[in-house]
Amino acid sequence: MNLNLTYEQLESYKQTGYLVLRNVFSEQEVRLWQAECDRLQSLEEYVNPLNLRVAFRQIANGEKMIEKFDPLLDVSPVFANLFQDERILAPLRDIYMDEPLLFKDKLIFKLPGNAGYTMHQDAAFWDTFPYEGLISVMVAIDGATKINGGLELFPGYHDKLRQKEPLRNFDAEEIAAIDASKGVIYETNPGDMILFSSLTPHQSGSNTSDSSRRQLFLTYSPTKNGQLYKAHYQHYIRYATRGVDATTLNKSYFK
Ligand SMILES: O=C(O)CCC(=O)C(=O)O
Repeated sequence: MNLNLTYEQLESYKQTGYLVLRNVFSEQEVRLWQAECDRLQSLEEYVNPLNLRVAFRQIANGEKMIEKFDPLLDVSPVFANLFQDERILAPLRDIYMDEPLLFKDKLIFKLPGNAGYTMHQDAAFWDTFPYEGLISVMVAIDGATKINGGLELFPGYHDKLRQKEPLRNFDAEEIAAIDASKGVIYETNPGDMILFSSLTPHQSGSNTSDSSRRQLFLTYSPTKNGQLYKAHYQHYIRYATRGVDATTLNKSYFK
């Protein structure tokens, strides 16, 4: 299989800040991932508010539900095989003209009733790193639609960091600077992928369906920027625990 991007695909990535690749993975691979997500969700040692690896969200009826595993690969042999898969690395290598190194890995469950994410650039959370080189690869585990909160991407706004301050989503003024009519909600099938720059503004809606919308997000950096994985997670833990009181922090763990 030729995994190289075409000139048209490279050009499209440069122009828009993202690239949608369809049917990259097989149905059999997807079934294995779906079973692995179910297994991870049932592990009480991880799915515990004291475990800093797992984040939760409250839904309308007050119930707290798992939002994500972040990171994931060191506790999931099934997904650990994926980050070095040539079907992911080859397109990134074409964009970088360098070898991609993993920067971050997270699994977002978006269970029924879970809220979406307001507009942001991921680079705003990674501004202490060489963020221009960071590209996230969304691997679709479940299908995504408008109804279950598929990703909405805004093409052509990836030339610069558009937020006045880091570590937050866009404020009203920053949202107003983006032409809302340009947003495209990508319906994806299990096994599809979307590559997007850390500077590409994106958002997503709530999951109003009755099934999950699980997606894996693997973020990479070119080798020329060095190994950033461990530094990123030190930075992330400090961010994720901001404002947490000392008693809870002392009890919390990262397993
Ligand atoms: O999973 C989604 O709907 C979007 C997630 C997202 O935007 C993010 O994690 O930066």
